[in-house]
Amino acid sequence: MDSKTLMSLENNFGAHNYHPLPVVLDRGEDVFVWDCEGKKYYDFLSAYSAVNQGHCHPKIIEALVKQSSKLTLTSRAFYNSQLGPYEKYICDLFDYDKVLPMNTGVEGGETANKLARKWGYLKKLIPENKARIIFAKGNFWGRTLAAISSSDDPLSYKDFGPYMPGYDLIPYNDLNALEKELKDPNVAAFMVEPIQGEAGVVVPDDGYLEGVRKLCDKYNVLFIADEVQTGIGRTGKLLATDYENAKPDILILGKALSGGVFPVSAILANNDVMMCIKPGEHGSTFGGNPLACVVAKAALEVIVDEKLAENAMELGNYFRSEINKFIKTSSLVNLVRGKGLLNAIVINDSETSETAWNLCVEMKNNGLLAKPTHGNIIRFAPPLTINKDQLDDCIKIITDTIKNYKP
Ligand code: IF1
Repeated sequence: MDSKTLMSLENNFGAHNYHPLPVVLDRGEDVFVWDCEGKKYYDFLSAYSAVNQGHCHPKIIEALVKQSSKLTLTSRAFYNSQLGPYEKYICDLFDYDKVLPMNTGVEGGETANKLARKWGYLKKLIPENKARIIFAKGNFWGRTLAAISSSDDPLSYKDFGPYMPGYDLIPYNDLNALEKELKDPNVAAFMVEPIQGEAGVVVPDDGYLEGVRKLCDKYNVLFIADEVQTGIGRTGKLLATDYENAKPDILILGKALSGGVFPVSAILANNDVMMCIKPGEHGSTFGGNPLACVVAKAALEVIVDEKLAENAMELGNYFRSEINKFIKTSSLVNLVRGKGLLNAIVINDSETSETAWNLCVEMKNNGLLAKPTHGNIIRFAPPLTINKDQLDDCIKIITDTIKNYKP
């Protein structure tokens, strides 16, 4: 079927909970995707940083195919032969005592919140049902009722109330505001993205994450890092929290944990926290299934073996320096910001303008797929496997499109 027919099928039979760019993707390989008419594109969204290893990475697909004809799901009512080896691998890689495997990123966030509350009651002796969790304004960690209860974006929370109690917001990148809240002995945790993705790739000041770590130590509060989007090499280090002395008490991973092959998430913590959850107190039908374990282990091995975080560091610096040179000549783009290969440009226009969207449509026509986050911000996040020649190609597409843009 052609793209036009396929778009109308989605419009007629699918909920309208998205407004996709008018392109129908049919095949992906490494940094490229093809639409139904065979047009080739650079993928500069990477499924919101779930395809860090590149589309259909052969090693990950091989692991998937091999395991999928052997055993896919047992439930956790029984042990399975792939879970233990995966658990050891991921705990060693991220240096934690234990992992709790889930599926989607938001399930990881929900699990982290439940674990933090449980720890708050059992270890910090917070009175029953009084535990509070603090979040940063501009956060995004998913679409469940708990996740949207911590959101200050009306698009996420409006008309979905009533909301989860015990959640409060402070400004991002503000240690004074954080300390003020943490003085309350009922605070169990502070959950934060090391770089805010959906907010528009907002990078906090150097020292912010270390400051969070120190304040959480001072007030006996759990530091939960949501690395669903920033983790797994995206920002130029294995984790974005690796940039500072800021090891989280609970680490949330998702998206690229499976290389975008299917939903795999996890939370990692040390025994004093993780053992607060006892048998039967939390779970998931698919969490820790043998297929997810082999896919996730392969996805992580690709990041390590192919040094993809290092590549993201080097090419991310190059990308921002080239775009900064271009910005000096452009009145349309205010700035570029990010770390590693998680970057965004801010368009010199109002939040509600169509400019960013129109630029993305033009870039699509020129062979590069990206999408605006809020209004006037365009996120650029290619697979971490991209090489310098391909990046030069993409920088040319981006800058030429902006240069030739006619409102
Ligand atoms: C959508 C945004 C990105 C996330 C962080 C947890 C989750 C996400 C930092 C939840 C998910 C996705 C969700 C997807 C679009 C995309 C997104 F635009 F929505 F905000 F990446 F920025 N923590 N982000 O970014 O993971 O449950 O989705 O697996 O909902 O439209 P999930």
